Amino acid sequence: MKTLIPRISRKRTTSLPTPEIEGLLARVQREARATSTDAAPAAWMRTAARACHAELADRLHESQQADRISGAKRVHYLSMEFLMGRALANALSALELEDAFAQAAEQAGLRAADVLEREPDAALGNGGLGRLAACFLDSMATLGVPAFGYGLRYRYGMFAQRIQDGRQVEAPDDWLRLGDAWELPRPELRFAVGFGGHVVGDGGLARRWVPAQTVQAQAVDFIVPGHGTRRVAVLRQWQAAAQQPIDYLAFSRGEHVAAAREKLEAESLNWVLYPDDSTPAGRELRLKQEFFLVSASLQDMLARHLEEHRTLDNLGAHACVHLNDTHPALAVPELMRLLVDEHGLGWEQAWAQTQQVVSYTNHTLMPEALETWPVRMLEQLLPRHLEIVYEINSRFLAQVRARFPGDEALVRRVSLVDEQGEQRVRMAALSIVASHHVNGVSALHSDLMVQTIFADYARIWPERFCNVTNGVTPRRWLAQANPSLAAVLDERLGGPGWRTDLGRLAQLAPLAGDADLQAAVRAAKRANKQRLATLVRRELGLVIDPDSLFDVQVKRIHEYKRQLLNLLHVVARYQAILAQPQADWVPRTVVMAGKAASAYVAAKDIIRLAHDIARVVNSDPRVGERLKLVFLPNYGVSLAETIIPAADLSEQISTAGTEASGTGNMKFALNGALTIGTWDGANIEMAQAVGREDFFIFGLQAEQVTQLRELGYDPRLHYEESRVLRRVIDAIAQGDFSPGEPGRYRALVDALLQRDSYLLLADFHSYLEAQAAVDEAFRDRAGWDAKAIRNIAGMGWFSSDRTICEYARTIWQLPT
Ligand code: HBZ
Repeated sequence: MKTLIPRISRKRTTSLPTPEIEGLLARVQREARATSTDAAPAAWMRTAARACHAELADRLHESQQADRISGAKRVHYLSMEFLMGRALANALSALELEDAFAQAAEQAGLRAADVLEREPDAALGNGGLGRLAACFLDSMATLGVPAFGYGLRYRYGMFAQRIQDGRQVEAPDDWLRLGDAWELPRPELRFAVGFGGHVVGDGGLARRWVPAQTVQAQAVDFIVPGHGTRRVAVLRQWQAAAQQPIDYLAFSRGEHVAAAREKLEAESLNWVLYPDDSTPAGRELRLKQEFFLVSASLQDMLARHLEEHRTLDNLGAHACVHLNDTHPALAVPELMRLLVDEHGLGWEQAWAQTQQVVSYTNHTLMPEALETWPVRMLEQLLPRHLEIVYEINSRFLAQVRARFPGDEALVRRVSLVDEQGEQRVRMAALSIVASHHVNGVSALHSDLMVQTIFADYARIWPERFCNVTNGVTPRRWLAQANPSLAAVLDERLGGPGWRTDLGRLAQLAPLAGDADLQAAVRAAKRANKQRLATLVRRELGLVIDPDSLFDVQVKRIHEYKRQLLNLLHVVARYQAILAQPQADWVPRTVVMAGKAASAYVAAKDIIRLAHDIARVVNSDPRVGERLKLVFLPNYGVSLAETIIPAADLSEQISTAGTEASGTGNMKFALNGALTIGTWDGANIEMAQAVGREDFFIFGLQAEQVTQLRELGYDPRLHYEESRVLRRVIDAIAQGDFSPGEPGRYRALVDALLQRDSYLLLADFHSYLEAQAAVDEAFRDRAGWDAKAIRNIAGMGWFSSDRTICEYARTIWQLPT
């Protein structure tokens, strides 16, 4: 009989023996064969997932055993969000089973891509912050950093975006509807988390919290495979369960809803991810979620530490707790409570350990995005933690007064409690005071962080602040998302080593002029553009030309990210084409995608405007193939994996000083797109790595933005001075794109002309000039390809492997 098990073609770097691989595949085939053809891809997906999972579970056991034996220092990465996306392709790639799997699927009459597409995205995050956490887990596993990601097992993740009549409509993301083959339940890991109640004690520093309600936190592990290694990391997600799921007294009275109250209330904790990027959600449920994450994770960490070391005196030498923004900042008072109240450490000793353990990453400079919680709410929900915050604050402020006598204004500014209006606890202040390191996520952001929002703290502890520029994992964002380009790199860079040593991309720079390499890179891009064009046709029924310039902006919809500036350019181009149809236009397809927070009216208006403009432009016969605008619904990790490799041009056009780093910018350049961008976030370091000649930089710089705002910015002057701008804004304002409702964009236009908080009009002309330079560059195909190659070559440094090495060395101080 002909064997169904194909040989592995790619060189293997792990020690997984062939019989095991064959065993895995045989299992997939056996189980999937029993299924009808219709359901076959989904059955293959689940069975392959289970087979990979079994292998990963062995590796998890090995990794954890090794760390226990060596008493390794562990990283505990606390994050309310992990935006993992799909897992199967990544697992197959880590297990080096991609080719074998594809061939096996083919022999069964299936396409591997169809099988992989059946897996729902694990979208337990909003955007960059959550995706960064996912890239970090990939890098920590790959580098063998002993790491736990700690998060919540949301029942519903980031909402699914539907578009109805051009408007965003949110639908629940029921990502677990088919069950999840990747989850490893850990019934033995269960901790009690309290809420409410009161505190008892004799006035000493150690007291006892008597919660009014207790919820069980149950661990469910997700194994994150390392690449080129048997090491794995673990993402431990907490599931809430009632201690008493049924109130039998109420039940016997026939009060069924009342009988289930505790169960419902407990389970509401991991019911749904808050879908508000950038704006903190001030609701009590969110505070409960944050505390639930923190308390369960720290209890788990302390239990492990005690098992291994029998004492907490040396906690700081063996554990790091990293706060992914301030969402897990309650880790500070909770760790203090556990150490002092539950484990009997003295306050000073506990504080010393806490400070040795905790570090914090800030992801935003926007003051309105900094998290604060009303003292009143904390008093109700976490009375002991509020006491601890007060104690930390009083000791901290005493230090400040001693060092800066008489400066009560400083004391007020740095206090953990904001006393203006309703008293609120400042979570960033709490995080900074407890942390040994506080980092920003790009060079500019980290500089601005210490010059603006955290200037006072940086004066007190200058040594505490540092920068670690973000990075992205080349496994998912190049090897898996762009197999065509990956194959070119394998050939040109002497094998697959770049996947774990991205610096090797630099070897491409001297070859940028090589005609064969250019042709290969161009062919890969063309194939990816064709794939995207097929998707656009399937999703929207719109035909786009894969030879046009694909100009892409995909990210959360937010005013500071300036999707509206992009739209102003589209309208300007549309009008220019109508005015000069005979001119030699470079055909463009502008692609946009992204979700708006459900209550964010301006962002939703921008989505609607994009659809209105698209309808008019795409159906105007005078425009033809010269310009198309496409808005792809339901942006997420998987869609990004198709869109990004197909881009010629990457739009990174935030107002300078507003985008902390950006990570999409890195993914695009890594895939050979050129960037049109502002001097903001990581764009700056990218331009420096690539060379400014190969970057389209425009607009005001951060200092100029500040100056302009201080001087008093009047957007109307720009409107009045520029005929082009006037015609664009007038067209939107008078309903050219919404003829049935001319006033539809009144609010958007008024905001632009009266405030223009993100300086779109100030940057408009500079943006148009940069866009013209893009057209010119694209006409010279060889020149463009050389630029694309130099962009790829410059991205080696932006691997999350490099980022994690920096965290490990400078912040977590792991042994090298
Ligand atoms: O974090 C993003 C930054 O905007 C981006 O510049 C940076 O590259 C990225 C990684 O460092 N921030 C977010 O994505 N923030 C959130 O998603 C968010 C979610 C919930 C919140 C607040 C912010 O309550």
